[in-house]
Amino acid sequence: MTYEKTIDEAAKPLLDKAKKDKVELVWDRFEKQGDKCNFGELGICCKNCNMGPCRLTHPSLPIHLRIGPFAVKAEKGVCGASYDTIVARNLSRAIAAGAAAHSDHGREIAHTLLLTSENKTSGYEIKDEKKLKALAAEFGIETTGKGKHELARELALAVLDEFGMIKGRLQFVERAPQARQKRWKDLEITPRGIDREIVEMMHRTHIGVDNDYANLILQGLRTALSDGWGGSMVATELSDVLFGTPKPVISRVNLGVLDEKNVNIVVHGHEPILSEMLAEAVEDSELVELAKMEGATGINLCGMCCTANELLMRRGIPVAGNFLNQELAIVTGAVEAMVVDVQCIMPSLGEVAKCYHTLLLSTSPKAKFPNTEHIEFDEEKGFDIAKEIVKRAILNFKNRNPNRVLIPSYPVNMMAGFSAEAIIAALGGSLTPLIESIKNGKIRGIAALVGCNNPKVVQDKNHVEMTKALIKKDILVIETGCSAIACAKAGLLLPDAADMAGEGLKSICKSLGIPPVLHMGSCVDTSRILVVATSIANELGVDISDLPVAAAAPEWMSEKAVSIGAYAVASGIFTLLGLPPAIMGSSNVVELLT
Ligand code: SF4
Ligand code: MSK
Repeated sequence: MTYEKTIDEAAKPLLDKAKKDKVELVWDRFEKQGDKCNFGELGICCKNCNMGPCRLTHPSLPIHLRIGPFAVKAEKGVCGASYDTIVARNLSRAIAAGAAAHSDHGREIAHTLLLTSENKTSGYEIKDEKKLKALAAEFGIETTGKGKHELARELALAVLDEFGMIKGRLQFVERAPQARQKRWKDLEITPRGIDREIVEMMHRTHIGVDNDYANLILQGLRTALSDGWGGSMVATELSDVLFGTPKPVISRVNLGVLDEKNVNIVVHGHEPILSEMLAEAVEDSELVELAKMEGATGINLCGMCCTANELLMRRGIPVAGNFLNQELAIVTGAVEAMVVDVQCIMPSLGEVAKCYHTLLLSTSPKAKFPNTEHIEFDEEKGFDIAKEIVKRAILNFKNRNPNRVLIPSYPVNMMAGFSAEAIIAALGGSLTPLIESIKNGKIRGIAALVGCNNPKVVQDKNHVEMTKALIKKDILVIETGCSAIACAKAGLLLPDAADMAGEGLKSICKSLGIPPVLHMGSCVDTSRILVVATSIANELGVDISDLPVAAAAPEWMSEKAVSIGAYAVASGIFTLLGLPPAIMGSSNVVELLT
């Protein structure tokens, strides 16, 4: 029995169950990897062309790799690439991949908005007309006399144009403080088009193109900015238009939200397009009736990772867990269907599902998995496909083996739904009370905690310990992604958690009835953090870098987190990564980034 893998109390008994059921988990595979590749860790391995892979020698490599028959003596790649070039290229490619993931998510939402405006979808509607109008005006679209569908169509087309773009400057860049915009202009890193920056990054990192590490990193920052102030911001804003801008909600979290008497459906991944339809489908009276006929009390929909955050923020749907909980959800033996779309879905899930009755369904043409049934999702038939998926889950209820079920029985309550608009509303209509509290020292700053879990560290521990330490020092914490779920599981997303905060932060939270840790949404919703920081900076007439604002990704693992870290830095936010990125092989790159 080994419990140092996680601090999540609901996960612990399931680690033992997995062992008993002979299910291999992420931690087992991590152990099987043994020592990490030293070249990979330092970032000095390159396979960008077929003269390689090339590896470079380095003083911090173990002795057998520096002296003797297996030593690597090269100080340059075959093409002549230096430490700086190889490290900078690898990092930049990671940024491009992360930015691509967030931005392709944004593109899907824009496409769904377009189809909805043309009445070509089933089940979707425009829920936040106020935001639709405001965004249309921001994009220079004439709003007077236009109906919501006409406006939505024009906005969707304008936003889709941001991906290729010939106008040469992303629209949302103009939200940033003037000083920040000027700095980007001076450094020539103002993002020009979302796809353009990602493509250019891939081009520049091809063999024999950009070999200057600083020039590469600058393009890396521009690519990341096209994510934070582009793809991610598009995803957040247009999701709000389609599905509603989040307001404070109460819900529950951890694997204990699975219900022994209900048909359990876990939706996992990132894009709310599918999950929103599933949320509608589980309320369909015929399906609820069918679930009862099959012997269940009803249908229990819950979320995993960022899909969970999307559903939680807008509908208060319970959250089963974060990244390292996904396999364990199936190990409960109580999940009739796990439905996945894109990003952060372990390819191992099919193997785990084979050990139980769980039906694992992939839905995106972009993401198919071994040992998984594919039901392709299509917005034009969204509601019907969602109902079909729910029906498949219901009909699988009879295959559950009650003797193999273990549901931890203690979900934790939480409060979420803090969009920028909700924070302003909670403060009584403006950011002034927050700014005044910072000025008079009651709140000493704002820290944004984001990002994943990583089996290199004890699950959730860095997120939770860091958050507790920050609130104790009167620093308001805002969170997204798996970080927010980690702290929710630890009970920090409740108004009562203010008792753990310093006196100043505690008094503010108590008077407003809010937690000291505010859940702002999914990974793409990290763009909400940029909006809050910008609003404060603009109100004070300063740059974001002048504010007492910091960001951290305490347990990150994804390339998306590399992109987030890079756009946070480029936006002027002091940023800390809880685990080092693979850059230590170049002292020049390390110096530039730190
Ligand atoms: Fe080696 Fe240069 Fe090719 Fe990279 S690009 S694999 S360093 S030859
Ligand atoms: S889901 S990117 S593990 S935060 Fe957004 Fe969590 Fe990281 Fe995926």
